[in-house]
Amino acid sequence: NAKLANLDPGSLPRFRESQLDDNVGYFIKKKLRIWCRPRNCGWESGKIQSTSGEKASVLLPDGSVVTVPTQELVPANPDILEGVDDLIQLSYLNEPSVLHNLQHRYSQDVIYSKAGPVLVAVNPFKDVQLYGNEFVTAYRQKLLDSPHVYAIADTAYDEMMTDGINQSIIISGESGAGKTETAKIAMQYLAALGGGSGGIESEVVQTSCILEAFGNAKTSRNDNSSRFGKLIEIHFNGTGRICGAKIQTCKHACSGQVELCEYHFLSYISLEQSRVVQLTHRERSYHIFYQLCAGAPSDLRGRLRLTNACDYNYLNQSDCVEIHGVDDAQKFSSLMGALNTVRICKEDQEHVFEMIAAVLWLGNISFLVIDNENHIEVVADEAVINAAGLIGCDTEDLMLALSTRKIQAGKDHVSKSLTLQQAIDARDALAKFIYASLFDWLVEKINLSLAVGKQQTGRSISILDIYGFESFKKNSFEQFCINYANERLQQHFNRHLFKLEQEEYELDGIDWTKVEFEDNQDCLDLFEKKPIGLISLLDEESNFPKATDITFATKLKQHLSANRCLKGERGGAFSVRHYAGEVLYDTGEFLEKNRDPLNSVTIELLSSCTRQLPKLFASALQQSQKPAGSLIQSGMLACQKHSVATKFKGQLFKLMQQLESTRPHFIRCIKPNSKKIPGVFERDLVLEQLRCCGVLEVVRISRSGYPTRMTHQEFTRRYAFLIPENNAHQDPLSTSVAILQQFNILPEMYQVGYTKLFFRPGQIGALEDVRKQFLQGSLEVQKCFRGHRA
Ligand code: AOV
Ligand code: MG
Repeated sequence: NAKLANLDPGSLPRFRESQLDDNVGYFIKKKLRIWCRPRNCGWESGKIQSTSGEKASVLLPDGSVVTVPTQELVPANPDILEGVDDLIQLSYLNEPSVLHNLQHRYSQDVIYSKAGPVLVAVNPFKDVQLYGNEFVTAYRQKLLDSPHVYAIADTAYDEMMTDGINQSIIISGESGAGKTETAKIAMQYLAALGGGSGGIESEVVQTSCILEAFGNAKTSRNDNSSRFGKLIEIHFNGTGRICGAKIQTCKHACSGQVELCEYHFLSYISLEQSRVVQLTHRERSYHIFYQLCAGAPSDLRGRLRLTNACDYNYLNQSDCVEIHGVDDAQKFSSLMGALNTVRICKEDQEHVFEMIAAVLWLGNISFLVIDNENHIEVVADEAVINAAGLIGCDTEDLMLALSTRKIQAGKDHVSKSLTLQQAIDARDALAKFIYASLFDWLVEKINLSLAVGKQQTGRSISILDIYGFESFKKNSFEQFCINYANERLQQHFNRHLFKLEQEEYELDGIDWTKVEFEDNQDCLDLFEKKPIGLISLLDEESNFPKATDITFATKLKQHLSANRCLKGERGGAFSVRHYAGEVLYDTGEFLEKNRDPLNSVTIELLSSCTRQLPKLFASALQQSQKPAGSLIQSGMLACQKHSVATKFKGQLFKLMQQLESTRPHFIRCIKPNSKKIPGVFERDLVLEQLRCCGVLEVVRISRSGYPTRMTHQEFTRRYAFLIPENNAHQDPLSTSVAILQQFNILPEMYQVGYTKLFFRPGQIGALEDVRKQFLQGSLEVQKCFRGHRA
C-alpha cells in the first residue's frame, strides 16, 4: 500500500489525542476530573472548579487551587475505570491516564496489563505471588482471566491445538525490562500443560539455567543480561504433549560451526564475544567463569589448576567480581544439576570446564618485548603452561602460535614475528574463538539431547527472547548489532499490528479512523540497503587494508547523510535515530570486530590438540571454510565468507523468516526504574518506553478496529438459515447484509467490506448464541437475539 509505505513518521506528532479524545470540550464543560501539569513538572489529577476564557482553576488533591490554561488540560478517566485490565477500556487514552492506570496496578503488584492484543509486563524487581501450580491450573481452566503471561501462553496453546497453526510468543523491551524472566515463565506454563511424556518438560525448563550461565553476564543495565538472542521452539504432538524441542542454531559469526542437528530446540544469534576478553568498568564476563571459580569442588579445581576469579586478568580488569545478592558457588551447583538433567555426561562436563579454565589461563599469558620494533616473545610462566595443558598441546607450540604468523612468500610460507599488539590480539582471538565455539557446541548438545527419539509433528510454539535495545555512554559494534536486531523486531511488531491491519481494512474498502504509527523502514534501510548501507560500507572498509575507523566514519558521512536516521558526529563517531531513541556509536574497533581475526597458525594449533573439544572446534571452522559440496549447504557457506555483521544479518533474517510463518503473540516488557529496585515507578522512563514501542498506537488501532472478520461466504454459510428464504440473495454480500438487518445489528458494530464482514469485539459471540439456541430448538430467534444485544 503506497500511501502507508510513504508515511513520513518524522513529520507526525507521536500522540494524536484528537483522534479518539475529540470530545475534549465536553469534559471542560461538565467540569469533570482532569490531568494537568500545574508546576510544569509531573502530571497531577484535579477537578475543574471554574473556567474563564482560556483559563481554568483546578482543585488539586492537596486542597490547593491552581490556574491552568484550558488547552493544557487533559481529561481523566472516571473512578470506575481505575486500574482496568485492558487499556482499551479507558474512556480517555492520553499519556497521564495510561501511566496512571499502569502505576495504579503496579502499586498493587498487578504487573500485567493488556494493551489491546499486546501484553504489557512491568518488571516488579521482586518476587510477586503470581506464579506456580495453582495459577497454572486456574489459567488453564479459565478460572482466572486477568492479564498474565500464562494467559498468553494458554491462548497460543489453544490456537495451536484448534487451528493447527504454529504460534510464537515474541518478547521485547529494553535491557533489564524482564524479557528473559518472562520467557521462562511462558516456558514453565507450556511445560506444565504439555508435561507427562518422560520428563522432557523439565529438561526444557532446565536449559535456561545452562544458557544463562554461558550466555548471560552482568552489565550496567542488568545483573543477568542476555548477551545472545534465542528462539526456543517447543513441539507438541496431536494430544498436546511436548514431544520435542528445537533450538535453532544460527551459528555464531566467528566460530563457524556446522549445523549438525536438523531437529533442534533453540536458535541463537550472535553471542557477544568481546566480553570474554574485555570488560567495561563494573561489568562482568559470562557468569560461568565466576561460578566455576567459586563452586568447583577441590578435585576439579586441582585438575583445572584453578585459583580465584580475581587472579585472572580477563575477570579482574573491571573491578567487579561479585554480584550483590548472587551466590556463584550455589549457582554452580544448580548448573551441574541442569547439565545432568539434559544428559550432558560427566566426561563432557569435564571437557567444558577445561575449556573455561583454558580461556582464563590464556588471559594471563604475558609477552616480553625483545627488540626496538616491538616484537615479542611469550613469557614461559604457569599461565602458558596451564593453558597449553588444558587445551592439550605442547607449551612451545602454543608459545609459537601466539608469537608468530605465517605469510605467503611465493610458493612458500615464511614465519614472521608478531608485535606486542598483534600478539595480544592473537591471544584474545583464540580465547574468544574457544568460548564462542564452546557455546555453539553446548547448544548443539542440548538440541541433540532434547531431540532424542522425538518425531516432529508440525505443531509448535516458539518463544523469542533476544537482547534488548541498548544505549550506553560508549556504544560499539556490539550495540550496533543488538540495536539493529531490535529494529528488525520492531518492524515485525509494526507489520503485524499496524501495517497488515490497516492494509486489510483499506483493501476491503472499509472506512475507519486511520492510526499513524512510527514506521522504522528508514532506519532498516540505513543498515541494510545495498550497495550503500551501514553494513555494506562497513564490510567494504573491513576488506580494505588501509582503512581505519576514521576513514569508515568519513565514508558514512559521505554516503549516508541523506538518510534522516544517520547523523555524522565529531571524530570517528556517528549517531543513529533508532525507534527507541538516538544512539551515539564510536567507530573505534568497528573494523577489527567485523573481521574474522583467527590466524592460520592458531587454527593449525587447535587441530593438533590432543583434547577433544579444541580439535572439534578447529575442524568445524575448517569445514565451514571449505568450498561447497561438503556438509554445509548453500546458506551456511555463503555466510562464512562474509564479515561478522553480514553473518549477523543473515542469522537475523533466518530468525525473522521463521517467525513470519507463525501466529505471533506479543509481550512488551517495561522497566519501571533504572535502579533495578521494587516499588519505584519512574513515570518518564515508562512513558518513553510506551512511546517508543508503539503500545498506545496499538490500543488506538484495537479500539477503532474491528477485530473479528469473516468472508461473506463463510458468514452466509453459517447464518443464512436463520433468515426467511425469500430474504436470501444470489450473492453472498447481499445475503450477509440481509442477515445483519434481520437481526438488527447496530450499524456501528460492523462494517461491510468488498469481501469480508468486519465486527466489533463481542458481536460474533452474540450471533453464535442465537445460532446455538436456534439449533437447540428455541425458535424465537429474533426475540432472544434482541435480548442478547441489549
Ligand atoms: P531482560 O532479559 O529484558 O534484559 P531480565 O529478564 O534478565 O531482563 O530481568 C532483569 C531482572 O529483573 C531479573 O534478573 C529479575 O531480577 C527481575 N525480574 C524481571 N521479571 C521479573 C518477574 N516477573 N518477577 C520478578 N523479578 C523479575 V537483557 O537480557 O539485559 O535485554 O540483554
Ligand atoms: Mg535477557
